[in-house]
Parts: sequence; structure tokens; C-alpha cells
Amino acid sequence: MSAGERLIVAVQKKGRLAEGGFDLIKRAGVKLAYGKDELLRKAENVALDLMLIRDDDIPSFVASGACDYGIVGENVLYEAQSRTERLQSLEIVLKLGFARCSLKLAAPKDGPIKTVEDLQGRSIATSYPGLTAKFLAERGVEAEMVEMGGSVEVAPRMGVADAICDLVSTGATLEANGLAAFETVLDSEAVLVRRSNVAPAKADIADLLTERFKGVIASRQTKYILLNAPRDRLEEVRAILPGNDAPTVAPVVGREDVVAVHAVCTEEVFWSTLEKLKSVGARSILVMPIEKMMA
Ligand code: PRT
Ligand code: ZN
Repeated sequence: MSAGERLIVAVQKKGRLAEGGFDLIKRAGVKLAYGKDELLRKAENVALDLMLIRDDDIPSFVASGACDYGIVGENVLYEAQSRTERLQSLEIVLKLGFARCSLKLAAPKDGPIKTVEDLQGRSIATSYPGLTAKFLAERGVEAEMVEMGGSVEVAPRMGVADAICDLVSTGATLEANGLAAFETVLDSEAVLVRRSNVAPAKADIADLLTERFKGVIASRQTKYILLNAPRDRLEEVRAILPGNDAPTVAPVVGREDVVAVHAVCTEEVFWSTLEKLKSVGARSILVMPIEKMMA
């Protein structure tokens, strides 16, 4: 296979997206070869290479053709698209379910800014001026953007801006800086993006990677449940099983009144689900992770 047929996937070199990205790639069965190259990591079992770069560079690297696919946060993707017309052509292939966070407007807790309308004529520190300005324009509010590369949360305290628009996950950083969020601009997670014109010779490996990623994501949310249920309460048990309406029902040796139920559940299985199952007579309930799935 010629070098040109290898799919190049951009992944963050180090940081919050790198961890989830590498885990996903590993779970998709891609084995990375050892190598000294800081920029390119070759896979040894599939025609794929990873390009390790800063997350902010991923949209333009994919759009320019340096890479074919990329794993990036929606926040970074949409901000880049709001600034650069050429990046509009990038397509989201899959939402990946990790690096979840929200871009939020926040202001000092004890200050006068409590709503979006209160931002009229004020200044907002942010690393996301494109998304923030677009959001405010949609709400008919005019404010000054103060672009910052990092440590946005200190801006109000330092007198640099009246409010901020920044990423939040637990909210601890806002809290520690005496800030309160009052509006969400964007809910974000990691996504798989691609160029619209990936070479046809790479279609097979691109499809394989996408299908395997789908399988990994589905298996994360999916659990296998085993239990014993009274035969006459089977309908009640079925109604409780989350995201499964056709379990396998098998006889239990020596017990006419009891059946064994096996089910693949595609929705989260909570402790409360198990308690409900128990309350309708289910016993020996086991919930197991599913390692791999293919539809
Ligand atoms: O070097 P490079 O440019 O590649 O990395 P980076 O420093 O830009 O990015 P990194 O690794 O910090 O984040 C990469 C991506 O992870 C972001 O673009 C988001 O898509 C996603 N993500 C998820 C987050 C967070 N959660 C998050 N909590 N990015 C940043 N934060 C910040 C937040 O702004 C706050 O300052 O982490 C701090 C802690 O947040 P709290 O709310 O838990 O206190
Ligand atoms: Zn970055």
C-alpha cells in the first residue's frame, strides 16, 4: 500500500482531548508502533497514522488536507468555523461522548450582571470571541470582546473585563474566582471531524475506523443483564429493563416457576433499576460491561 493511502487522523498531543482520544483509538483495536517521531505515530495493524498537534490547530490541519480526520472539541471547531469561512466544509462524523463541557457566560457573584441583557455596553473576556459575539448578536446585545489566551477567570478581578465567557465542567474554577454562570452559549463534547473530500483510496480505512468508533461508543453505554425472574412476572421485568424490549428467556433447571433472563440494555442501568427489578421478584441480578459490539 502506498504511503498516500494511509488515513491521517489529527489528535491532540497532550491535554483533555488526548486522553479520551487515545483511549478510543486503542479500544478501536488500533495498535500504535513505537516511534521517535513527535508529530506522527504510525499504526502497525491498520493503514492509519496519528498526527499529534495542539487542539486549536486541528480544524485547519484537517481542512487544509494535512490530515483527513480529526478528534476535536465542538467548542474549538465552531469557534474556528466562526472565524474562517474555509472551515465551514468540515463535517462532523460522530459525537464521541467525552471531554464534555459548556461554554458559559459568567460574572462576579456580587456584581450587577445577572442576565444576558445586563451585558449591554459591557466588556467580556474570552478565548471564544467568535461564538460569544454570535450568541450576543442573536440576543440583540452589544458588548466588547476582550480576547484572552488563558486564565480568563481572573479577568473581572483584575479589572480587565466586566464578565467572562469560558469553558466550565465542574464549575469549581468559577466558584474559586467568585464568579457565577448565568447563561450557556454552547454544550460541547469531543467529535470526529473530516474533510468533505477525503481521497477515495482511503474510504475503506475511514469506514472501518468510523464503524469501530461507533461500536466502542455503543458498548460504553450498553450493559448485559442476567437475572432470574418468576415466570408469572416476566412482563413486569421486561418493562423495567432499560432500552431492551426483546430479552432472551431460558428455563432454569429444576425450577418450573422461574426463568433466566438475558438482555442487552442500551440505556444506563442505575441502582434504582436493579431495585425495581428486585421489587418485582427478580433475583441473582448481574450487570456486566460489554467489551465489543458490532451491529
Ligand atoms: O495545548 P492545547 O492547545 O492542545 O490544549 P488546551 O490547553 O487548549 O486544551 P485542554 O487540554 O485544556 O482542553 C482541551 C479541550 O477539552 C477543550 O477545548 C474542551 O473541548 C475540553 N474540556 C472539557 C475542557 C474542560 N472540560 C475544562 N474544564 N477544557 C477546559 N476546561 C477548563 C475550564 O475552562 C477551567 O478553566 O478547565 C478548568 C477547570 O474547569 P472546572 O469547571 O471543572 O473548574
Ligand atoms: Zn488549545
